[in-house]
Amino acid sequence: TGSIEGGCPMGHGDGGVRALLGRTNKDWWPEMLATEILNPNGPTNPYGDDYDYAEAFNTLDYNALKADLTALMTDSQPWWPADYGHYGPFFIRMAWHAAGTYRTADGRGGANSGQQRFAPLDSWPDNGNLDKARRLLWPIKQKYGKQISWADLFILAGNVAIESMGGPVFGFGGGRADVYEPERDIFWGSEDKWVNEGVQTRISPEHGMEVLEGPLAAIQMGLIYVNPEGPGGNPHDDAGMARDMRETFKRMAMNDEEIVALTAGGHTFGKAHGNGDPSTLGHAPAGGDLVAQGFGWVSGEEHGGIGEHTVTSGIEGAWTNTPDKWSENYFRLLLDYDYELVKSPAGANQWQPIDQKEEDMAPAAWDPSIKVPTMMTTADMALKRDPGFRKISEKFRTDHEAFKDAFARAWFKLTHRDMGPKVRYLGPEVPSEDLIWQDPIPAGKMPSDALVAEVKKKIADSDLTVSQLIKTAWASASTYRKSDHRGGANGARVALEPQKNWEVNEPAMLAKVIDTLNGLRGEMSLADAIVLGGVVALEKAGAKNVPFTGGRGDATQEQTDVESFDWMEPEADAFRNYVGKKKLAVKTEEMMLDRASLLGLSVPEMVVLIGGLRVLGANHGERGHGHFTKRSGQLTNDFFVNLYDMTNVWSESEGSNGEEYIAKDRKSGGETWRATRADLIFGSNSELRAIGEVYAENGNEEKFMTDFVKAWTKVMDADRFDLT
Ligand code: HEB
Repeated sequence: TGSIEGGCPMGHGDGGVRALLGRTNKDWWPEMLATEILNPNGPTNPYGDDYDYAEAFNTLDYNALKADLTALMTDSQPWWPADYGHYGPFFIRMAWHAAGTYRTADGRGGANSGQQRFAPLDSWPDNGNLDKARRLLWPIKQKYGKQISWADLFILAGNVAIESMGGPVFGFGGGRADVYEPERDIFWGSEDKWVNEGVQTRISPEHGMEVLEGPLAAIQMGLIYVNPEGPGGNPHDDAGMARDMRETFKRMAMNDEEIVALTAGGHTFGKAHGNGDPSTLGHAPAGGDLVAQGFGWVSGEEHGGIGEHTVTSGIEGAWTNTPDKWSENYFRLLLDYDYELVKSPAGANQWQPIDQKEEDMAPAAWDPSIKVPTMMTTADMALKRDPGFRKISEKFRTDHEAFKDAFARAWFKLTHRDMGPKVRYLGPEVPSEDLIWQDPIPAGKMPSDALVAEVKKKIADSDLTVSQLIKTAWASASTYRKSDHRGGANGARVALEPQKNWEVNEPAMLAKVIDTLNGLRGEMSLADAIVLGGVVALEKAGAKNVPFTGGRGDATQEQTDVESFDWMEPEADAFRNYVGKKKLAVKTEEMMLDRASLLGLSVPEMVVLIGGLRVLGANHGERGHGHFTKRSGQLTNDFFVNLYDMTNVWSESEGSNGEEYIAKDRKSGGETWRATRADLIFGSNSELRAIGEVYAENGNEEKFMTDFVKAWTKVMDADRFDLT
């Protein structure tokens, strides 16, 4: 898979199927200490289950912390001296790279769990030297301890950096609880080389690769977004540069104006580092020496590769003449000068103003008495060369207030995008304004017991079937993803665009159920009525004591960002035995695992839910696959009992491309059942089978039912951050 020739490295285009997780830490660093073998022995979070981060955060002296961070900005350390005597730009880059891994397609990545501390992110080429930025923060993390997470500290340090250099900020919300191990459920790509080791560009129209694969939001392995030197390092491909920027930022729901505001605002500060020989740099942190103590990219040069000699991206120089202050200089220099292509001392392509006036030059980072030319990366040049970006750049140049506002808002969105509903934000600087990307939901009202009983009875007496009620409740709640806390039953967005028209939701059936519920629910919110419908269905199916917690609100269409919800449309949902028309890059059963992971389910919870949903008739459309029961609509363990019955023998249905299977009676040869991959995997995979067997055991019918109700309720309530 070394090169693009001979097929796409990720296997798309040629119809191949890739592994769900692509390349993982174990592939990159086989020698890394496998601490995860201890994970079955207990949780990795040393604070334990009783620790409530929000509670600890609320005891924090927030202003004292901000004052300490402000002081840190100009407290230069000899082991990593501050450029211009100010660490601000460095911390902004750290915060932006912490947040910038977020992708809207699966909500994974982002700043919300402090992943920059762990591989692979700590060792991505694009995160070069950010290990030093994090280490500079350690005395503050140590001082405030459990009151502030690393994850919050990264973003707050970015905010304080902007403020301390006179830049605009919109606010800060805390509440990002740390985790203590790498998140192993994220697909970062399949390539076996980093961006700096070979040209494996993920968008390459000449090879039929027009858009990024799956959830990916970076152009090459190890980049946050795009290659600063140009597509595949080519500084002359203007159209390709702008295309790559649009495509990657779009994956984070950022539009043209946000791209321009963020990049220009960010590059108003600081410099790029490439004043040395990159070939002398040592391993990234994950493969580093014991004595380096977590530092990577240690320079082999005599002067230690710090300060003046730092090599990070390999590009060298500041964007503006005032790199430690907020200013209007970025657009002025970008638009007023013509630029020529030059090479940095480290050999990188970059653009330099032609005939630059001395007063427009930047101070050297290590000695303000020396003047050096400013520079632009090829990515910056796109803000001038691409006609769409240029219009915005010119507008921002003449309307500085508009630029300030756009930058502050886009920065707030960038750094808070993965935190979920605003009720999760903590601290005194949470902006009161509701923002559309926060998926606002009006506060709900707790329905009285009498109202619940009344609506329950009406639903039970209506012509809505168990199958319809279950499918609708599932459609509503199962959009939840723990990755960025979006989706879920609260808000009843299943009744709005675009969800009400998603094929997986069976629009005609859904519309009928919602219509009927709207006619029955009285004062109760639709969101509550949908979940209550599920309760009614489960009770009809034989379950007892199904819990119901009301109080959800109903969102309006105006409060719903259709485009960003479009990204959440499931291409497959094994829980409804649904596979869309689009050819999937990974196997159906891997899509199942992925969804279960986003829903926050354990393996037994996934197993029991699938077994129950099948016999309840939750399948998409009229599909009978996996409906291994003669007692349709009853909550029984029949799915497992019949799947493990050796009187059946399974074979692939011809022409189904591995998506459909038929069971025949061994003796008579008559067809007994039909199934999908998402059914048969519970017999073929030994771990899933081991759990399924428990549910098929005599005497466990009751346990099956109890466990199903528990897992179901967990999904229904997954987004109830409004409850304390
Ligand atoms: Fe940036 C830096 C690129 C966006 C902020 N950046 C930088 C560099 C580069 C880049 C290459 C250099 C590094 C070194 O050190 O060497 N960016 C880039 C790109 C992009 C970006 C390509 C896309 C387009 N940024 C951005 C954003 C932000 C930023 C969005 C925010 C907002 N950066 C930044 C800063 C800096 C940088 C602040 C500086 C740092 C220091 O100074 O240290």
